[in-house]
Amino acid sequence: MLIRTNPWSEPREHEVTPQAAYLTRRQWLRTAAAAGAVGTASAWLPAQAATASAPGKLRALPAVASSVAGAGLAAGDKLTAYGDVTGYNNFYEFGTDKTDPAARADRMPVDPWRVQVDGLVGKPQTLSLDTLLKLAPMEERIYRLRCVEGWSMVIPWVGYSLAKLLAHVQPLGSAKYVVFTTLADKASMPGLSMRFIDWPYQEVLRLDEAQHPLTLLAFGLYGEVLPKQNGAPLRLVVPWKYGFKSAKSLVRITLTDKPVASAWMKSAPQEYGFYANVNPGVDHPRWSQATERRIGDGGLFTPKRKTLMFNGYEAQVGQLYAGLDLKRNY
Ligand SMILES: Nc1nc2c(c(=O)[nH]1)N[C@H]1C(S)=C(S)[C@@H](COP(=O)(O)O)O[C@H]1N2
Ligand SMILES: [Mo]
Repeated sequence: MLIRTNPWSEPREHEVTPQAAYLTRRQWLRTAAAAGAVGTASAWLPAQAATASAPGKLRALPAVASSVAGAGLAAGDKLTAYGDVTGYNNFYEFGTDKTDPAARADRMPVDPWRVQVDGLVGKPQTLSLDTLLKLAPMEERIYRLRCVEGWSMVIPWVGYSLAKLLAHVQPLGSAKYVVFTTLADKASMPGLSMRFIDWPYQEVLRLDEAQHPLTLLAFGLYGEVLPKQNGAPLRLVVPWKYGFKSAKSLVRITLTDKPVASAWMKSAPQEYGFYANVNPGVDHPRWSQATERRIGDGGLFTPKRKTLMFNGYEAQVGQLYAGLDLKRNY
């Protein structure tokens, strides 16, 4: 006999307030209270056609060695449809709805593009996108992406290990952390008027996490250059951490000796810690992290999947956290 989980016994999707909506509302209340006035009207641009609604529209990337061992599809995984990968996004610089990035990101200027790499490195430098594209051979890496909001996808990225770029700039012995700063362009990013994030969006990794071979500097997906809504022209992908660590549209990478608070840690420190490792045993204060909804799996009646420790990459990354209390270091 088939016993289905009663879908009404779990919070339905619209009842789990996404992080941004919750924070926007909280920020709005704060602002309104302080000003004694109603919050700002939205300055959104009119919705525009998605940059890429089907594969084959964007420039192909030079392909592409096979996935690294252990980082491909697991049993039961299949690639998330291109339309979902490029149409259901979090990129708050363009708004908080999942369809905002695809509708609005096409005005983001990505050419020319440079990335400044500085701080505690022997060879600080600013690299053009062209130089970055040629720095190491491109590989296809099929990774699960688990958003802290409780949904997931399987995405075939194209890029190379961030370790390659880090080696190129020669980290000093004193370097312990890597800070990632992303584009904040007022002219094209209407979301910057929302103050729940202290823009620019920044993320931080320990240097050994950043140097782990799974940590990807991604330039493409599905064999093509990244659509803007996915973080063109280059982004971070850290597959064992919640999606918000995978910062999009990188403009600066800085090595430091002290941990810097990420944008989400500053925004909601009791909810988002430094590590943000995917962990089914450590719930978000406002919802369970034990299960996830795989985008494309079906509708409301499809059972959720069990979330895997380190998003299924425990064998590769578990030793990075040996001896660390993962409940305190969330
Ligand atoms: N600059 C920037 N990077 C970002 C975000 C963002 O809002 N701004 N959102 C993060 C979150 S919450 C997730 S889940 C992933 C989503 O990546 P995708 O849209 O390519 O699936 O991007 C992350 N990187
Ligand atoms: Mo996310």
